[in-house]
Amino acid sequence: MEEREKTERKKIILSGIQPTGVFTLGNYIGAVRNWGRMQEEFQCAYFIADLHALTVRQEPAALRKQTLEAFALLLACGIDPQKSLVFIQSHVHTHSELSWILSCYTQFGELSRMTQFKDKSAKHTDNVNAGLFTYPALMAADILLYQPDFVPVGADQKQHLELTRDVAIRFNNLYGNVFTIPEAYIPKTGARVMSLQDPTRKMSKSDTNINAFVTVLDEPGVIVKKFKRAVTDSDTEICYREGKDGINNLMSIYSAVTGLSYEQIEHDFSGKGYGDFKTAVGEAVAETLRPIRENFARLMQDKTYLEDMYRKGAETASLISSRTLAKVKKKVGLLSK
Ligand code: ATP
Ligand code: LTN
Repeated sequence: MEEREKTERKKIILSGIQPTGVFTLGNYIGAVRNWGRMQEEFQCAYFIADLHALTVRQEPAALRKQTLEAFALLLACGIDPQKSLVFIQSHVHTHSELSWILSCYTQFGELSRMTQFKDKSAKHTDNVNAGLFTYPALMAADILLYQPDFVPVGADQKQHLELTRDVAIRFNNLYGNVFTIPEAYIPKTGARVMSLQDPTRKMSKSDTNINAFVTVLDEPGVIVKKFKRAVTDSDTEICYREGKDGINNLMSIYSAVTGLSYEQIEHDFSGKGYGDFKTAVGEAVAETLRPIRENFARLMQDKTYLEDMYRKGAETASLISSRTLAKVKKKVGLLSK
């Protein structure tokens, strides 16, 4: 019995991140930090979503550089290629292939309701391309190829996850049990870290205002400065309350990096000013991110190691995902060669 328990299959986890810039504190607390923590208990797969990055115009040389850096950042944030499958999306052709098939099982109306599409098409009015619209079909392919049980993401990706589930259920109803129906795994604190300059919008690595976000590679002095400049309100009390978006955001960040509850934070800072609180948050964040910056600098010295890791990752990912793709092709009626 004990032996059987040991060999029982570990639950599968999968998630991805776009190489659209250095990871922000939001990406870290909302997603990547949890990915590292899940490696012992689960069988994990993480990848750099470079094909998704093409939905917004990129400078080719910069995208190549950012993709390698994003891969190194994943490792620097604690993803261990000995424990998890780590790869780059465009190296594994099954993603694009399944994406096409799934886009034929995804409705125009469903895609039109995606808030990320609405936001990004409003932001890039000169380039509202078909890829931006069908983005969720590629994301569904990324996920369903690996039959994961859970997909750890920040709150902004919940809608895409729901669409993935709907498409998978629809497909299974037509053809039998082809896909595992994945569940979103969204952290309790830090699932939506907000911009430091406009706390009603999410912190985003592609924001044009660099004071709006903290990256995991920012120097401690820069981090503290960005927090000191964070937009708050004209009140003076440090407490979590509706309407105090700026302070709520800082409290949520502080709680996520120190583990303190909101009550404890309110107690510790009662009678103190916003200035003191902002400095404390900045210093705590800087301390949390320090090891990542150091690991990243070391990893970038060894390009051969990085290349070796992403090549091995692509090989394994191709092998695993090909099995699902072959099944899908057969089910939908494509003639095998
Ligand atoms: P972009 O600005 O290019 O859209 P992004 O910063 O939104 O990028 P993604 O690559 O889209 O980052 O997301 C990677 C992961 O980080 C996803 O799981 C996403 O939900 C999470 N994430 C992104 N922004 C935040 C945030 N502000 N707070 C918490 N989690 C976030
Ligand atoms: N769309 C996600 C990135 C992403 C992803 C995925 C996340 C692409 N494919 C598959 C989880 C699973 C984003 O913008 N954050």
